[in-house]
Amino acid sequence: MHLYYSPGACSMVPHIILEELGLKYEAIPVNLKDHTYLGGDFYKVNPKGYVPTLELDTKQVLTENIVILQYLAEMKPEAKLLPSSGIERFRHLEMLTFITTEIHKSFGPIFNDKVSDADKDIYREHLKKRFAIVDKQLEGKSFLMGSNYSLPDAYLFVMTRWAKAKKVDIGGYLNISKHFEAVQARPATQRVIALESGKK
Ligand SMILES: N[C@@H](CCC(=O)N[C@@H](CS)C(=O)NCC(=O)O)C(=O)O
Repeated sequence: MHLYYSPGACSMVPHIILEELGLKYEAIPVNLKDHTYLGGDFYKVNPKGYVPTLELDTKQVLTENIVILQYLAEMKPEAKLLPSSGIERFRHLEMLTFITTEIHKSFGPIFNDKVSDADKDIYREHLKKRFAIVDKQLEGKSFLMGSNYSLPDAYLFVMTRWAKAKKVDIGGYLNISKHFEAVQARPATQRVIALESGKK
């Protein structure tokens, strides 16, 4: 399998999950400014032009973060990163959808150089409200869905990283701070941080 990624981008989520699962893969960096990678035109790999993109051993290409995450979790169900059935599975998907649509996508304007600082502040305030919901969800729990680490935890970790880098004021959300430290300390997360920062 090949994971097309950009350092620190949302592709860090499946990258962490690949490491958590101990699956065999090659990580291929993509330049998102000109949509190229070592092999050439990235649009030929994924016509949408974005990461994460997962190329399977069959050469089929999967896109959309939460679909890639489900695909990976199902390659190793024994790791229990996503329940196999029942309401608990839908609770996990509900949380993944909340993070991808309500949090991830709201960062867009904050990363956009053409958006004014005043407008970015509107999105920071909006994001703060969304993170408040997640902070409440974490109350009394080690991880988002309970006592076990699962797919949404890796996604929240990357979003918290972005919030810290882009000055979204989430410092008062102590459950998120604790969660961030716990996920950051996991060996799989540490390996990905090192790999994506070019230290390995
Ligand atoms: N809907 C996609 C969005 C992925 C996405 O926003 N990727 C960003 C990086 S975090 C990207 O590659 N942007 C470059 C581009 O769109 O050209 C998903 O959920 O996977």
